[in-house]
Formats: sequence, C-alpha cells, structure tokens
Amino acid sequence: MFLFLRSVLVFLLLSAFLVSPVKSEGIEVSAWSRATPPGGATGAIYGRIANNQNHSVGLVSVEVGFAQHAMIHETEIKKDGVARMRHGSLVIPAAGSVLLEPGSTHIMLIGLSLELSPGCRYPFRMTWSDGSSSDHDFLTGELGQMFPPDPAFHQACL
Ligand SMILES: [Cu+2]
Repeated sequence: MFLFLRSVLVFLLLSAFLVSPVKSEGIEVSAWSRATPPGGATGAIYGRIANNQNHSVGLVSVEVGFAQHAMIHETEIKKDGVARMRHGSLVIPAAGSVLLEPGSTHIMLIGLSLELSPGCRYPFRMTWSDGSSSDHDFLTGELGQMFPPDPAFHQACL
C-alpha cells in the first residue's frame, strides 16, 4: 500500500513537472541578428516565424536573458526619407508564417549586457496569446549584414 501511494505521488510530481509551463511545439523559428559594435547596447532579431497550428497566435512577449527589453518594432520611412521605428505587434496566422527583416518588422533588443558576436548562437523565449511559450536560438552574423548567416558555422555562446 505504501509503495503504491509512493508511486502515485512520484507520478503526480512528474506530471506537474512535465505539463508546466506549456511548451508550444507548433512554432518554428529561424532567427538571426547582426553583430553589435563594441559598446553597442541595442540589437535586432530577424528571421522567419512559422505557425504550424490550426489557430493563429499573437506574440505577447519576448524574453532575452541578456537584454533589458525585447519588443516588436516596425520601421517606417517618413516623407522626408528618414527611417523611424515604432512599437508594433505580431500575429502569426494559422498554418502561416511571418518574415522579420532589416528595414521592416524586427524584434528590438534594448539594454544588451553583452556584445552580439559573429558566429554565435543565443537563446530566447517567446510567449504566445494561447498561453504557450516556445524556446529558440538566433544566429549572429557580421555587423550590418543584410541576409541570414550560414547556420553551419555557429556555436552556442551562452
Ligand atoms: Cu527597432
């Protein structure tokens, strides 16, 4: 009897551990950034976010352990030709994807506590409107790079 109760207890503890928090399996991200210049405290994450689920999801927040803030920004070109960034939002349609790229929508990183180095891969977490969250990495290319770097030459730097 005691052994039975003990296995029930172990089972309950394991289940609680496994179901919380809810991890989304339905979000696929290939993300990248540019290297930051020495002393630079801001950066941006670009890439493609695909939603393989049958419901759309809105991005609630992005957590990057080494940035004070991470938020969606949209770049708009004003009539005077000057680019300005403003706060935006992101919804990934059901069975669809969204592209983040330089000069357009991006995840802005503010208050970086480390320099983003070429050849590095860094972790981040996204939280979604359906209550799930998903963990991803972004690859870092060169300063000013306009295209995603080659994943083959990247290693975890954290
Ligand atoms: Cu920005």
